[in-house]
Amino acid sequence: MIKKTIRAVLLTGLALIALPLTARTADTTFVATGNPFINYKYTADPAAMVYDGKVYLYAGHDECPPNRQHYHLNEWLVFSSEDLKTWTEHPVPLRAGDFEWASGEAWASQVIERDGKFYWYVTVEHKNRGKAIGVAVAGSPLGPFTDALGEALVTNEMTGQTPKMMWDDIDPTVFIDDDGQAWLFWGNVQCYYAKLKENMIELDSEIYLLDLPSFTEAPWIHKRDDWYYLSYATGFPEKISYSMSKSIEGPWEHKGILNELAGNSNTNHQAIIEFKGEWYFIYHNGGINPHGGSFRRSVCIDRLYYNEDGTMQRVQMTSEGIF
Ligand code: FUB
Repeated sequence: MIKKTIRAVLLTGLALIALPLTARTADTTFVATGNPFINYKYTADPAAMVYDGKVYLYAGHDECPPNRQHYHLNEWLVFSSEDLKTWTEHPVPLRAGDFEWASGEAWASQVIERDGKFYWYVTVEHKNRGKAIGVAVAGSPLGPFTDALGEALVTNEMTGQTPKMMWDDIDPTVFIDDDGQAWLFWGNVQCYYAKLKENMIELDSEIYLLDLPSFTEAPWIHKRDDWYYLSYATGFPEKISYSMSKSIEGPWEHKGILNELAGNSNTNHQAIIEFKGEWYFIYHNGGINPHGGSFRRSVCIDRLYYNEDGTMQRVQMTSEGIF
Protein backbone atom coordinates (compact mmCIF):
# COMPACT_ATOMS: atom_id res chain seq x y z
CA MET A 1 0.00 0.00 0.00
CA ILE A 2 2.75 2.45 0.90
CA LYS A 3 4.61 1.65 -2.33
CA LYS A 4 1.45 2.25 -4.37
CA THR A 5 0.91 5.62 -2.72
CA ILE A 6 4.45 6.73 -3.50
CA ARG A 7 4.08 5.68 -7.12
CA ALA A 8 1.00 7.84 -7.49
CA VAL A 9 2.94 10.84 -6.23
CA LEU A 10 5.76 10.29 -8.71
CA LEU A 11 3.46 9.79 -11.68
CA THR A 12 1.55 12.97 -11.22
CA GLY A 13 4.41 15.15 -10.12
CA LEU A 14 2.05 16.74 -7.60
CA ALA A 15 4.15 15.94 -4.57
CA LEU A 16 2.28 15.70 -1.27
CA ILE A 17 -1.20 16.21 -2.66
CA ALA A 18 -1.54 13.20 -4.97
CA LEU A 19 -4.21 10.66 -4.15
CA PRO A 20 -3.23 7.09 -3.35
CA LEU A 21 -3.87 4.72 -6.25
CA THR A 22 -6.58 2.99 -4.25
CA ALA A 23 -8.65 6.20 -4.40
CA ARG A 24 -8.93 5.81 -8.18
CA THR A 25 -11.37 2.96 -7.76
CA ALA A 26 -13.86 5.00 -5.72
CA ASP A 27 -15.75 8.26 -6.17
CA THR A 28 -13.98 11.38 -4.91
CA THR A 29 -16.05 14.50 -4.27
CA PHE A 30 -14.64 18.01 -3.98
CA VAL A 31 -15.87 21.59 -4.07
CA ALA A 32 -14.26 23.82 -6.69
CA THR A 33 -12.99 27.14 -5.41
CA GLY A 34 -11.24 28.74 -8.39
CA ASN A 35 -9.37 28.06 -11.61
CA PRO A 36 -7.87 25.56 -12.24
CA PHE A 37 -10.69 23.80 -10.45
CA ILE A 38 -9.25 20.29 -10.36
CA ASN A 39 -6.04 20.72 -8.45
CA TYR A 40 -5.12 17.34 -6.98
CA LYS A 41 -4.08 15.84 -10.33
CA TYR A 42 -3.36 17.18 -13.80
CA THR A 43 -6.19 17.19 -16.34
CA ALA A 44 -6.13 18.14 -20.03
CA ASP A 45 -8.25 18.37 -23.17
CA PRO A 46 -11.64 18.82 -21.51
CA ALA A 47 -14.77 17.59 -23.29
CA ALA A 48 -18.04 18.21 -21.51
CA MET A 49 -21.48 16.69 -22.05
CA VAL A 50 -24.78 17.75 -20.50
CA TYR A 51 -27.00 14.76 -19.81
CA ASP A 52 -30.02 14.30 -17.55
CA GLY A 53 -29.43 17.45 -15.47
CA LYS A 54 -25.72 16.91 -14.94
CA VAL A 55 -22.49 17.96 -16.57
CA TYR A 56 -20.08 15.15 -17.34
CA LEU A 57 -16.53 16.32 -17.82
CA TYR A 58 -14.12 14.00 -19.60
CA ALA A 59 -10.43 14.84 -19.59
CA GLY A 60 -7.09 13.29 -20.32
CA HIS A 61 -4.88 12.61 -17.32
CA ASP A 62 -1.56 14.43 -17.73
CA GLU A 63 0.95 12.20 -15.97
CA CYS A 64 4.22 13.69 -17.19
CA PRO A 65 6.96 12.49 -14.82
CA PRO A 66 9.36 15.02 -13.30
CA ASN A 67 12.23 15.96 -15.65
CA ARG A 68 10.27 14.96 -18.76
CA GLN A 69 8.85 17.47 -21.21
CA HIS A 70 6.43 15.62 -23.42
CA TYR A 71 2.77 14.62 -23.47
CA HIS A 72 2.35 11.60 -21.24
CA LEU A 73 -1.26 10.47 -20.95
CA ASN A 74 -2.39 6.86 -20.47
CA GLU A 75 -5.99 7.25 -19.39
CA TRP A 76 -9.03 9.49 -19.48
CA LEU A 77 -10.93 10.64 -16.40
CA VAL A 78 -14.59 11.46 -15.80
CA PHE A 79 -16.07 13.98 -13.37
CA SER A 80 -19.73 14.89 -12.86
CA SER A 81 -21.55 17.80 -11.28
CA GLU A 82 -25.10 19.06 -10.83
CA ASP A 83 -24.09 22.67 -10.19
CA LEU A 84 -20.54 23.04 -11.60
CA LYS A 85 -19.30 23.70 -8.07
CA THR A 86 -19.43 20.35 -6.31
CA TRP A 87 -17.73 17.73 -8.48
CA THR A 88 -17.36 14.00 -8.18
CA GLU A 89 -14.53 12.14 -9.82
CA HIS A 90 -15.57 8.61 -10.74
CA PRO A 91 -13.40 5.54 -11.33
CA VAL A 92 -11.21 5.69 -14.44
CA PRO A 93 -13.66 4.90 -17.29
CA LEU A 94 -11.25 4.31 -20.18
CA ARG A 95 -7.56 3.83 -20.85
CA ALA A 96 -5.63 4.00 -24.11
CA GLY A 97 -4.66 0.38 -23.35
CA ASP A 98 -8.33 -0.63 -23.65
CA PHE A 99 -7.90 -0.32 -27.42
CA GLU A 100 -5.89 -3.44 -28.23
CA TRP A 101 -4.74 -2.06 -31.56
CA ALA A 102 -3.33 1.09 -29.91
CA SER A 103 0.01 1.56 -28.22
CA GLY A 104 -1.01 4.36 -25.84
CA GLU A 105 -1.32 8.15 -25.78
CA ALA A 106 -4.73 9.09 -24.41
CA TRP A 107 -5.03 12.39 -26.29
CA ALA A 108 -8.09 14.58 -26.83
CA SER A 109 -11.55 13.03 -27.00
CA GLN A 110 -15.31 13.68 -26.80
CA VAL A 111 -18.35 11.74 -25.57
CA ILE A 112 -21.87 11.99 -27.00
CA GLU A 113 -25.15 10.24 -26.20
CA ARG A 114 -27.38 8.59 -28.80
CA ASP A 115 -30.42 6.42 -28.01
CA GLY A 116 -29.28 5.77 -24.45
CA LYS A 117 -25.74 4.74 -25.39
CA PHE A 118 -22.63 6.83 -24.88
CA TYR A 119 -20.01 6.99 -27.62
CA TRP A 120 -16.51 8.15 -26.80
CA TYR A 121 -14.33 9.26 -29.70
CA VAL A 122 -10.66 9.29 -28.74
CA THR A 123 -7.21 10.00 -30.08
CA VAL A 124 -4.62 7.26 -29.54
CA GLU A 125 -1.32 6.13 -31.03
CA HIS A 126 -1.89 3.39 -33.60
CA LYS A 127 1.12 1.06 -33.07
CA ASN A 128 3.77 2.62 -35.36
CA ARG A 129 1.12 3.94 -37.76
CA GLY A 130 0.69 7.45 -36.37
CA LYS A 131 -2.26 8.84 -34.51
CA ALA A 132 -5.72 7.37 -35.06
CA ILE A 133 -9.26 7.87 -33.84
CA GLY A 134 -11.03 5.10 -31.95
CA VAL A 135 -14.54 4.86 -30.53
CA ALA A 136 -15.66 3.26 -27.29
CA VAL A 137 -19.21 2.66 -26.10
CA ALA A 138 -21.00 2.33 -22.76
CA GLY A 139 -24.52 2.17 -21.36
CA SER A 140 -23.78 4.89 -18.82
CA PRO A 141 -21.92 8.22 -19.06
CA LEU A 142 -19.63 6.91 -16.34
CA GLY A 143 -18.76 3.75 -18.23
CA PRO A 144 -17.18 1.31 -18.13
CA PHE A 145 -16.44 1.97 -21.80
CA THR A 146 -15.22 -0.71 -24.17
CA ASP A 147 -13.80 -0.52 -27.67
CA ALA A 148 -16.85 -0.45 -29.96
CA LEU A 149 -15.07 -1.49 -33.14
CA GLY A 150 -11.97 -3.53 -32.33
CA GLU A 151 -10.05 -1.36 -34.78
CA ALA A 152 -9.53 2.32 -35.52
CA LEU A 153 -12.42 4.36 -36.92
CA VAL A 154 -10.04 6.76 -38.67
CA THR A 155 -6.50 5.69 -39.53
CA ASN A 156 -3.58 7.66 -40.80
CA GLU A 157 -3.82 5.81 -44.12
CA MET A 158 -7.32 7.22 -44.65
CA THR A 159 -5.99 10.80 -44.68
CA GLY A 160 -2.46 12.03 -45.18
CA GLN A 161 -2.84 15.27 -47.01
CA THR A 162 -0.46 17.22 -44.80
CA PRO A 163 3.30 17.05 -44.26
CA LYS A 164 2.58 16.31 -40.55
CA MET A 165 0.65 13.24 -41.58
CA MET A 166 1.57 11.13 -38.54
CA TRP A 167 -0.23 13.66 -36.34
CA ASP A 168 -3.15 14.79 -38.39
CA ASP A 169 -5.82 12.35 -37.18
CA ILE A 170 -6.33 13.69 -33.67
CA ASP A 171 -8.84 15.62 -31.59
CA PRO A 172 -12.24 14.25 -32.65
CA THR A 173 -15.36 16.31 -31.98
CA VAL A 174 -18.79 14.86 -32.67
CA PHE A 175 -22.12 16.56 -33.27
CA ILE A 176 -25.63 15.25 -34.00
CA ASP A 177 -27.59 17.70 -36.13
CA ASP A 178 -31.32 18.40 -35.77
CA ASP A 179 -32.08 16.01 -38.66
CA GLY A 180 -30.35 13.18 -36.77
CA GLN A 181 -27.23 13.15 -38.94
CA ALA A 182 -24.08 12.70 -36.87
CA TRP A 183 -20.84 14.38 -37.92
CA LEU A 184 -17.24 13.82 -36.90
CA PHE A 185 -14.70 16.63 -37.22
CA TRP A 186 -11.01 16.24 -36.32
CA GLY A 187 -7.50 17.18 -37.34
CA ASN A 188 -4.14 18.74 -36.80
CA VAL A 189 -3.03 21.46 -39.25
CA GLN A 190 -5.68 20.12 -41.65
CA CYS A 191 -9.28 19.96 -40.43
CA TYR A 192 -11.25 16.93 -41.67
CA TYR A 193 -14.90 15.99 -41.38
CA ALA A 194 -17.19 13.11 -42.32
CA LYS A 195 -20.70 11.81 -41.71
CA LEU A 196 -21.22 9.01 -39.19
CA LYS A 197 -23.74 6.23 -39.66
CA GLU A 198 -26.63 6.02 -37.21
CA ASN A 199 -24.74 3.24 -35.40
CA MET A 200 -22.11 5.92 -34.59
CA ILE A 201 -19.21 3.54 -35.21
CA GLU A 202 -18.80 3.75 -39.00
CA LEU A 203 -18.14 6.63 -41.34
CA ASP A 204 -20.97 7.28 -43.79
CA SER A 205 -19.25 9.54 -46.30
CA GLU A 206 -15.92 10.32 -47.79
CA ILE A 207 -13.56 12.36 -45.64
CA TYR A 208 -13.86 16.04 -46.56
CA LEU A 209 -11.19 18.71 -46.11
CA LEU A 210 -12.16 21.97 -44.46
CA ASP A 211 -10.05 25.09 -44.90
CA LEU A 212 -10.01 27.16 -41.72
CA PRO A 213 -7.66 30.11 -41.16
CA SER A 214 -4.57 29.10 -39.12
CA PHE A 215 -6.13 25.83 -38.00
CA THR A 216 -3.92 23.97 -35.54
CA GLU A 217 -6.17 21.39 -33.84
CA ALA A 218 -8.93 20.92 -31.24
CA PRO A 219 -12.11 21.54 -33.28
CA TRP A 220 -15.34 21.76 -31.24
CA ILE A 221 -18.80 22.08 -32.79
CA HIS A 222 -21.80 23.52 -31.01
CA LYS A 223 -25.09 25.10 -32.07
CA ARG A 224 -27.09 27.97 -30.63
CA ASP A 225 -30.37 29.05 -32.22
CA ASP A 226 -29.77 28.63 -35.95
CA TRP A 227 -26.01 29.24 -35.85
CA TYR A 228 -23.37 26.52 -35.97
CA TYR A 229 -20.07 27.36 -34.29
CA LEU A 230 -16.76 25.70 -35.06
CA SER A 231 -14.15 26.75 -32.50
CA TYR A 232 -10.58 25.51 -32.77
CA ALA A 233 -7.00 26.07 -31.67
CA THR A 234 -5.09 28.46 -33.88
CA GLY A 235 -1.32 29.15 -34.09
CA PHE A 236 1.18 27.80 -31.58
CA PRO A 237 1.23 28.54 -28.71
CA GLU A 238 -2.48 28.27 -29.20
CA LYS A 239 -5.30 30.75 -29.05
CA ILE A 240 -8.85 29.61 -29.69
CA SER A 241 -10.61 31.16 -32.65
CA TYR A 242 -13.93 30.36 -34.27
CA SER A 243 -16.06 30.38 -37.39
CA MET A 244 -19.85 30.46 -37.79
CA SER A 245 -22.20 29.00 -40.36
CA LYS A 246 -25.91 28.48 -41.00
CA SER A 247 -25.15 24.87 -41.99
CA ILE A 248 -22.91 22.17 -40.54
CA GLU A 249 -21.54 21.77 -44.08
CA GLY A 250 -20.58 25.45 -44.31
CA PRO A 251 -19.64 27.84 -45.72
CA TRP A 252 -17.90 28.87 -42.48
CA GLU A 253 -17.24 32.54 -41.83
CA HIS A 254 -14.23 33.25 -39.66
CA LYS A 255 -14.98 35.46 -36.65
CA GLY A 256 -11.57 35.80 -34.98
CA ILE A 257 -10.17 35.08 -31.55
CA LEU A 258 -12.38 33.60 -28.85
CA ASN A 259 -9.75 32.88 -26.20
CA GLU A 260 -6.23 34.21 -25.76
CA LEU A 261 -3.15 32.14 -24.83
CA ALA A 262 -3.87 30.06 -21.75
CA GLY A 263 -1.34 30.83 -19.05
CA ASN A 264 1.81 28.69 -19.02
CA SER A 265 0.55 26.13 -21.55
CA ASN A 266 1.18 25.91 -25.30
CA THR A 267 -2.21 24.32 -25.78
CA ASN A 268 -5.61 25.58 -24.73
CA HIS A 269 -8.20 22.97 -25.86
CA GLN A 270 -11.80 24.16 -25.34
CA ALA A 271 -15.20 22.64 -24.81
CA ILE A 272 -18.38 24.75 -24.97
CA ILE A 273 -21.65 23.83 -23.29
CA GLU A 274 -24.98 25.31 -22.30
CA PHE A 275 -26.11 24.25 -18.83
CA LYS A 276 -29.23 25.47 -17.07
CA GLY A 277 -29.56 28.43 -19.43
CA GLU A 278 -25.97 29.71 -19.17
CA TRP A 279 -23.04 29.11 -21.50
CA TYR A 280 -19.62 27.95 -20.34
CA PHE A 281 -16.15 27.82 -21.84
CA ILE A 282 -14.02 24.99 -20.47
CA TYR A 283 -10.31 24.81 -21.31
CA HIS A 284 -6.97 23.95 -19.83
CA ASN A 285 -3.96 25.97 -18.77
CA GLY A 286 -0.65 25.27 -17.04
CA GLY A 287 -1.79 27.26 -14.06
CA ILE A 288 -0.92 25.00 -11.15
CA ASN A 289 2.24 26.48 -9.79
CA PRO A 290 5.09 25.77 -9.48
CA HIS A 291 4.81 22.55 -11.50
CA GLY A 292 2.16 23.33 -14.14
CA GLY A 293 3.03 23.84 -17.80
CA SER A 294 2.42 22.49 -21.28
CA PHE A 295 2.64 18.87 -20.14
CA ARG A 296 1.10 19.28 -16.69
CA ARG A 297 -2.16 20.97 -17.54
CA SER A 298 -5.28 21.70 -15.54
CA VAL A 299 -8.90 22.23 -16.50
CA CYS A 300 -10.56 25.62 -15.94
CA ILE A 301 -14.05 26.98 -16.54
CA ASP A 302 -15.29 30.50 -17.27
CA ARG A 303 -18.51 32.01 -18.60
CA LEU A 304 -19.19 32.48 -22.31
CA TYR A 305 -21.33 35.34 -23.58
CA TYR A 306 -22.89 36.06 -26.96
CA ASN A 307 -23.57 39.32 -28.77
CA GLU A 308 -26.95 40.23 -30.24
CA ASP A 309 -25.82 39.10 -33.71
CA GLY A 310 -24.83 35.65 -32.44
CA THR A 311 -21.08 36.24 -32.39
CA MET A 312 -19.28 35.21 -29.23
CA GLN A 313 -17.54 37.64 -26.92
CA ARG A 314 -13.89 37.02 -26.18
CA VAL A 315 -13.58 34.81 -23.11
CA GLN A 316 -12.31 36.42 -19.97
CA MET A 317 -10.12 33.82 -18.28
CA THR A 318 -10.24 34.27 -14.53
CA SER A 319 -8.60 32.83 -11.43
CA GLU A 320 -11.92 32.90 -9.62
CA GLY A 321 -13.72 30.93 -12.32
CA ILE A 322 -17.48 30.61 -11.89
CA PHE A 323 -17.32 29.59 -8.24
O1 FUB B 1 -3.11 16.28 -24.98
C1 FUB B 1 -2.45 16.01 -26.19
C2 FUB B 1 -2.79 17.02 -27.26
O2 FUB B 1 -2.50 18.32 -26.79
C3 FUB B 1 -4.25 17.11 -27.66
O3 FUB B 1 -4.70 16.07 -28.46
C4 FUB B 1 -4.27 18.46 -28.30
O4 FUB B 1 -5.54 19.00 -28.48
C5 FUB B 1 -3.43 19.26 -27.34
O5 FUB B 1 -4.20 19.78 -26.28
